[in-house]
Amino acid sequence: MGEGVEKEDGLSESANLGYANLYNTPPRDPRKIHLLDSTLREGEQAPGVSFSHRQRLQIAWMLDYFGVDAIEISPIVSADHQRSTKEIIKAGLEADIVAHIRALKSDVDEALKCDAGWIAMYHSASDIHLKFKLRVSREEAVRRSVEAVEYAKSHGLKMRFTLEDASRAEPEFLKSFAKAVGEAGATRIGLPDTVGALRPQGMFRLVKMVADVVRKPIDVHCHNDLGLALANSLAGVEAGADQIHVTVNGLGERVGITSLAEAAVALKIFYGAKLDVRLNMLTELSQLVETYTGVKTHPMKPLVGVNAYKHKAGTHVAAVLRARSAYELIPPKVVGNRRRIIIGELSGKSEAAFLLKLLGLEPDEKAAYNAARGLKNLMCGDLFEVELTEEMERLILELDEAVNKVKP
Ligand code: HCA
Ligand code: CU
Repeated sequence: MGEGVEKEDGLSESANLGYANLYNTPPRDPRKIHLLDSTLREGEQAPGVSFSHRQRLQIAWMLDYFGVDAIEISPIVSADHQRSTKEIIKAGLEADIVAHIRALKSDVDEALKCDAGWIAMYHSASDIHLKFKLRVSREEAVRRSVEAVEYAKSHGLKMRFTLEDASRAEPEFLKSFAKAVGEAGATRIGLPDTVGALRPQGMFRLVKMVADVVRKPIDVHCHNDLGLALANSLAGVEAGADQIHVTVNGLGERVGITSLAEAAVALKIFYGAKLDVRLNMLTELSQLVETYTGVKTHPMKPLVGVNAYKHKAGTHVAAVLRARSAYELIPPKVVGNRRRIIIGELSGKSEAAFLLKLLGLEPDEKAAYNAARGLKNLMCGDLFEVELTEEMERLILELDEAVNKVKP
């Protein structure tokens, strides 16, 4: 992205955190935090997900236009993945294209065949992985990793070295492993919480501990096994990490990792992080990936789910139309989503008046009151929902003032 060119998201003016920011204590000097999107690598490891070559190219192009800093893809999975990696690199996107490989010279060669400038090498660091997955000693793990890093460095590659299962590795060994690959030439150190074993405070301590011994920028990669991926990623940032791994819709092995939409918005509103992104593409990106994967986005998915801006209780609907920040942290259009309301048992007079208006009637306060009562007596639950246009919002507001006699 062009240096210093802020993409318009309108978020800084529109997020209303009120006094919550007093508790959040945002940093005085916002840092640049990078977003690495791994939809094409970790995302393809999600059950049922497999992109075609053309889909990979389109997703990469959209992620780049959105403004992620890096896009990760694995060239070693298949010949088709190798072709996609090569073509995405050739496309000349602004984002760094990171080829994800094992800590093996032969994998480095595969990355070189794709003309990669950036690679991410991974090797397990926990005893459980070393013993049962790889059947190697700690010494052998470090030896072969250092060898692979030196080999990649001799080819001029920039690289992250990921200490897989870092959160469950023995701390002294983890530190010495990180130091060894750092000294051998790794550009960044990746600290994944591979099975979601950490809580935020734990991730904070892990990042601090490694940052104290290795003077390299740190990536955090948090799995969502307990629903803590975003919280842990933010804790990692607070401890000094400057890159978060995300995927569109949080796709990934098992229940996935941190979702792009949540991370991008959280980094902006909590830290004022310098992210040069088009937030209003988030819902479209989510829908595109939903279509390509067939993995349905849960309606309750924050920011991009169909319920993210759906208001139901009568008091909420009336309040949100008078001042949207009453029940919305940020407006739907900032993330490309839509505001919706539910008409039914929980509706108040203003929505009842709206319903009457839709039926061609001129509602007064009494009619609206009766209609709202009628909806409750029907015990119908949710009757139907409406995606609001600005015109409809204005109309409901007018009706609200008429039937609720709002005094300024
Ligand atoms: C994997 C494991 C990984 C690696 C993360 C990273 C993890 O599937 O290869 O390279 O940053 O969660 O540990 O996804
Ligand atoms: Cu992972």
